[in-house]
Parts: sequence; structure tokens; C-alpha cells
Amino acid sequence: MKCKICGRPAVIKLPAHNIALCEKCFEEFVLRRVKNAIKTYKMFTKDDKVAVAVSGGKDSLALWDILTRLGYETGGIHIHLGIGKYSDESLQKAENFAKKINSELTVIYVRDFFGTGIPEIAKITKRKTCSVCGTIKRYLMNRFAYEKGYTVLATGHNLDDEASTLLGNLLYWKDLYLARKGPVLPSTHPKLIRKVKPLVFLTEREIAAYTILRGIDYIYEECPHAAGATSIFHKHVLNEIENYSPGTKLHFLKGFYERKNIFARLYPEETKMQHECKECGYPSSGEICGFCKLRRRVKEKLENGRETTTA
Ligand code: Q46
Ligand code: ZN
Repeated sequence: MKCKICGRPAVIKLPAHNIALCEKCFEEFVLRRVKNAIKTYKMFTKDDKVAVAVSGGKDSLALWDILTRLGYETGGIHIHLGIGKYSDESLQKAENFAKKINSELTVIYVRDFFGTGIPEIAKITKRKTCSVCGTIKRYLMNRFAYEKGYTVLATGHNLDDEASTLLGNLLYWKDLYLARKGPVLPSTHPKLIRKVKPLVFLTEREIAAYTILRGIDYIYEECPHAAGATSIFHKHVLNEIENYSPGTKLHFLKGFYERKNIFARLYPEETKMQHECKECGYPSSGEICGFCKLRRRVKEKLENGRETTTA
């Protein structure tokens, strides 16, 4: 198998693009795909200061590496979730990588805000772990990106992530989610940072190959709460379709982005944040934001618990 571009021995076959590429041409292909996504969806420019949401996993570290190679001004933000060994190892990987590329990494600990980690917060509030985790991550990422002077927040969502959530939302006709979904989430309030997904044109497999070729050391283990998620099943279904007809995943997602206004038009008021939270001052749809409400509940519960044990 030879590289379609330069004729050297190929290291990867890309059926969706009907090509095989050598190491060097594959790296260039990856950089080009990201550059295209940034340009096509007007994500940011060289004047922006880009915060990369770094989990310590392959996607976020690959994203940080790619954006740095493309010459953007970047810095990482990592949230330590308090999920045992998984969180400690994730932090280690993020710190090692920041050192390697000589870039700034901001680390935020969930326990500094709640007095405990995500699993305990979910237990106290009787909410699903990933739902609580999502609320907290979104809030902290936005707040610290803003406070650190970044102008845009980039996440490592890839083509498989995006296509599988799209499939899930379509199967259950979740119009509101479909209205919000896209490669760019614009800022609708001065304290709400624009969010972008520069890896949407790359599959999980392509990103994994890139991290291996670049020698990027990431956390292999999945978060212990990720197992069994419906999105994993949807990814599997999409991969079956992709094997049968290469290129379908990309066609599916791009086609949706071209039509997404059909859903956005159904909720014209949805994206407007009317208030500023009375406790933290960050945008909120009500008087107190979801994060502060959650924090109050956890604090009360932990304090009550402490009183009961000392009484
Ligand atoms: S949401 Fe759920 Fe993830 Fe949070 S609790 Fe783990 S799996 S880390 S992307
Ligand atoms: Zn608040």
C-alpha cells in the first residue's frame, strides 16, 4: 500500500476519502481538516486567545497539539472532577503535555467549590452523575476561560461524538437539543465565551492514529461513569453503516449543519440569557444559576451531615 500523495509506504487507509497515506502526509491531512473546519464555520482567527478544554484524553490533547502547530495562541483548562484515580491520572497527563509544549495549564478542582467530588455530588442531589458533571464542567470551563482572558473555548468533540449525539437526538426528536447543536455555539452574553469544536471533520480512529504518530501520552481508561452510555451504542451503529458505505458519517453530520437553522428557528428565544446570577454574576436563565443552586444544595447537605455526626 502506497501513499496516494507522495508514493512512500502508507501507514493508514482512509476509506471515507478513498486514500491511503504515509506518516507525513497523514499528519498534514489532519492539520488541513482542522484548518478547514475552523475556516468553514468561522470558529476563530489568529487574533483570538484560544482556551482548550483539556481532559487528559486523546481528543483534547490532540486538539491542543494541532492548534499549537497551526500557530494559534492557546492555553489549557483542566477540571479535576474528584473521580478517584481516574481524575488524578487525567490531571497528570494534562500537566505532562502542557510541560512538553511549554504552554499554560489552568487547573480547577471541583472540591474547591463543593467540598467533594462529582460522585458524591450526584448522590447528594439524586441526579445522574453525567448530568451533574456536565452542568459543573460547562460552568467552570466558561467562567475560567472568561476570567483568564480567553476569547474562545475549544473542545475535543470529534466526528463520531457529534454524529452519534445527532443520531440520538433525531431518533427521539429532541428539537431543543437539535436547535442548540453545532460546531460553533455563539456567545449571547458578554460573560459567555464562544464555544467551538475544531475536530468535527476527524473520526475517533484518525485522531487515535494521530496521537500515536505524534507520541502523545494520554489517559487510555474511560471515565468509570461512561460505560454503558447510549451514545456508545449509537457510535457502534454508525460504524456499521460506515463500514458498509464509507463517508456516510461525515455526510450525515455536514448535512445536518447545513440544515440546522430549521431547528434553530423553532426556538428563537432559547439562546438568550436574560439574567445574571445573583450569587456569582454569571449568565443565567433564572435569578440563581444552575451551578450556584447545586452548590447550595450540596453545601447544606454536607453541613447538616457534619452537625449530625458531631452532635
Ligand atoms: S460526563 Fe460522565 Fe464524562 Fe463526567 S462523569 Fe465521567 S463520563 S467525565 S465526558
Ligand atoms: Zn451562579
